[in-house]
Amino acid sequence: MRLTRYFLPVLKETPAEAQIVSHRLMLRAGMIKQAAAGIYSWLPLGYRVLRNVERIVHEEQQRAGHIPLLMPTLQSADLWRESGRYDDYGEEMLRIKDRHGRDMLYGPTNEELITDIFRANVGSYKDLPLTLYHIQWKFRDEMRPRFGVMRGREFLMKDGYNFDLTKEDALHAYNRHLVSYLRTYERMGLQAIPMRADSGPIGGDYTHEFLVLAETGESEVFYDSQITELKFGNREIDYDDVAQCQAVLEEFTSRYARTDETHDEAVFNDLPQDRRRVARGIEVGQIFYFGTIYSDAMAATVTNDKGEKVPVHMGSHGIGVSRLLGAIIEASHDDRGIIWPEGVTPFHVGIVNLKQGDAEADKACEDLYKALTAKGLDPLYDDREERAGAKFATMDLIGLPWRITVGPRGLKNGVVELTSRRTGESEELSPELAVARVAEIYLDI
Ligand code: 5CA
Repeated sequence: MRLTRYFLPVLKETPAEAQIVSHRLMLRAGMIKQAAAGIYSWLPLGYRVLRNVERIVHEEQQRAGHIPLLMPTLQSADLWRESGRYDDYGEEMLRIKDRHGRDMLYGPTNEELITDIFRANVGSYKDLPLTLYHIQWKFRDEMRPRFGVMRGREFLMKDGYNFDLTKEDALHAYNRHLVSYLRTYERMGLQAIPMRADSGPIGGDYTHEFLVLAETGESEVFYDSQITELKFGNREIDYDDVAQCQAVLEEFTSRYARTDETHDEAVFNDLPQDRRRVARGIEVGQIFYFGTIYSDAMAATVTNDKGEKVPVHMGSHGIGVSRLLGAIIEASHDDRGIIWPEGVTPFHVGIVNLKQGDAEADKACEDLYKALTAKGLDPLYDDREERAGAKFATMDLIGLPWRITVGPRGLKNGVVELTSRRTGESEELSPELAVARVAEIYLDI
């Protein structure tokens, strides 16, 4: 993409309404624009990152054997009356009447709709296990939408639902989700710690929230510092292997890590003093096993191998896709702007032409652009007639992890400069080597 042909409305001023750094940077970098309280338009740069986050979520869900579909945002109230949640959900639910006076709602979550799809189509234990998921907009009329996309009213969520014959099978699905989430967040450059939590309006006894530690997080968390040393990394996982998934769950949940809702001071105080941590975290996902709550209420049954009709065991598993952008920025920025992890960056590399209009510099940039594109990379070429300082400031603000700087002086010696946004370290090398280096960085990502 050439910057002169792109739509990147960066702001010079720091917007007064934004209280936390990720919100400020998303506005300043021209990623989002508020449309109404807690409702945002995703401008091209923000939309690119959102799509990348979504892509990683899709890839990891499908790696775990979960099947994508797409349910609507608007739902009929009838299903929610069946489950008993139409009244329970309260003011957070946006209720709508259609022209025939029928009660509709903008879905805050999809347990009812998916259970309805399931019961209409699945009747035998032979069709289980089954996990269906989608990535779709949700609406919750939050009392205090704030912090930009972090607590929106309209927000993008991945929500997945498992259907299993027995509790044991459903707990394997729970573990599978936990494992796939660890991988998902790490691919986005995040450490998200599974913590024991409260199930709230979803119901059920088994639930973990995934929290990214950040001062601006809305949840208070208590944990054993040893947990932050755990890395999932590039492990080979067989998602059908019950013991393997269980072992990962145990590894990542056996140390103390809880939100304030489940915090137990006495247990916490048993930890050695120097390992006790009290901090704040951003909840980027939550998994639940809730048994047969919905299948009982909505008569979602299958026939087992004895020919008996039994309710299916279910769980639901959410990832805050749009919230993740805020969480990633909270975890990865400096005073000049965002620092995107390679996994989600909107463009792989920026090209800064220090002397636009100089025939040699222009040609070198064009050549680099073509060579990078030919390698399957997406460069952003700053081809504006602007001072070098302004170009660097824009690149730093929008946070591309790598920058290639091209100027007449370097070109005389046959070199360009490759700079890491994270470390600020630069290296002079030939344009060909710079392309090869960037391609290599993204090879495994
Ligand atoms: N049905 C279940 C799981 S599919 C569910 O709704 N879970 S949830 O309520 O925990 O939401 C899942 C994730 O969505 C949360 O972990 C959080 O990351 C994100 N989320 C929830 N509310 C908001 C909000 N108002 N703005 C942005 N993201 C949100």
